[in-house]
Amino acid sequence: MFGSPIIAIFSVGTGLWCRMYDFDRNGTMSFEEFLALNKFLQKVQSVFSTLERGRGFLSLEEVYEALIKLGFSLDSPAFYTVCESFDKSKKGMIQLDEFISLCIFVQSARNLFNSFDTSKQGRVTLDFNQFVYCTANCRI
Ligand SMILES: [Ca+2]
Repeated sequence: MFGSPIIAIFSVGTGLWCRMYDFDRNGTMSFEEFLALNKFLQKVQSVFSTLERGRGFLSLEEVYEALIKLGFSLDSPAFYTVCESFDKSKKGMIQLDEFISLCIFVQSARNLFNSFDTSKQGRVTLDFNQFVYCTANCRI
């Protein structure tokens, strides 16, 4: 089940993951970019495996803990909205493919946010076009 994160991700979000690790924005994935993506996926998979305890899914509390381990601290509205949008069954059980998509989304949002937060204040001001650009870039 956990042998092949790359295969899993091809079916869930080709556009976003490719954009996220296409560091030079040339539309293709170099070997170095591929290695960086693979490293991220291995980390995500490893955190999932640590917390799922043989059930094949994480509860929302465990997803929150997993995100902390991955360096993401979201407030309640952000966290529950993200979970709701990636929990296909809407039962509060996040499976590996959903968790990978969720993590890729949060990492992409982080990268995009950082690209606008040039003074590193933790805040950005966006006009409508920039907002549309951001939301379109974060779609899976
Ligand atoms: Ca590239």
